[in-house]
This record gives sequence, C-alpha cells and structure tokens, in this order.
Amino acid sequence: RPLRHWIRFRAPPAPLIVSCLSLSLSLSPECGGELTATYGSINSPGYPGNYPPNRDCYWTVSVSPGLLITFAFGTLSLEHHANCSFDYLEVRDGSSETDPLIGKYCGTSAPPPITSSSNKLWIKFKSDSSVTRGGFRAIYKVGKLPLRCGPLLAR
Ligand SMILES: [Ca+2]
Repeated sequence: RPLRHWIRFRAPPAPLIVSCLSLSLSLSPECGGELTATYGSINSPGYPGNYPPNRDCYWTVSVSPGLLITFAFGTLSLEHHANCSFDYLEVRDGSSETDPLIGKYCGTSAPPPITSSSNKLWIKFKSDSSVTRGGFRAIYKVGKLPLRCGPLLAR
C-alpha cells in the first residue's frame, strides 16, 4: 500500500507527456557540430527563418596544428540586449567554454572578422524562451601562421 502511493506521486501522467513533447520540439531543427574542413559555414537553427526559442548550440572548429581560423559573419540578427543576456553567439579562442572569450554578440552589429590564436575555435549560440530573429550565418576559413612563426609552417 505505501508503494502505490509512492508511484502515484512520482509519476503523474500529464506533466510527463508535456515534457516529452517540448523535448522533441526543442531539438528541431538541428544545430551545432564539429567542423574539421579547411573552410565551412555555420548558421543558426532554421536559418534564414527565425531561430527557435530555448536553443543551445555548440560548434567546434578544429583544423590541423599550425593553421589559424578566420571567422567572419555574413549576417547577424539576434534579439538585442545591452549585455547580450537573452540571445547571443559566443566565440572562444580554443576548444572549450573555459577558453578565452573572443566575443559575445547579439543584435545586428556584426563584428569584423575574428582570427583565432591557434587551430581551434569554440562557438555557442543560445536563445532564450521568447523573441526570436532571423539569426546568423558565418563562414570560416583557415590560414597559415604569420611568417614570424616560421618553424611551425614546416608541418
Ligand atoms: Ca530571445
């Protein structure tokens, strides 16, 4: 008898159904990924349509050692906020969210092209629960290290 009470409280049917529905909706369209080609592009989920709310997308660009990555926006249109606290694109100089922040972007003011200091970039797109815009599209390409780093060019 105590067991029946426990089950009734721990598994209420209605909230379970709701959470399954919202989970499947929140995963489409897909976003994020691991990029290893010498050039490529990334865009917000659903681009050029509005991105969906409540998304967290992660991309890593990882190319051969000795190459640097230049990352440039084609378009940027995210919900505006003074500190980009709602929807934003975050770019870090490395392979994880603990690497140095290059920039956090929102609104429509796309920055000039970014160049990494190594062969890896980490990118995150986040949207909050309300107000969506057209999103972003960005391209990247790789280039060799500056000539002063000559020995590394020998790879
Ligand atoms: Ca938003």
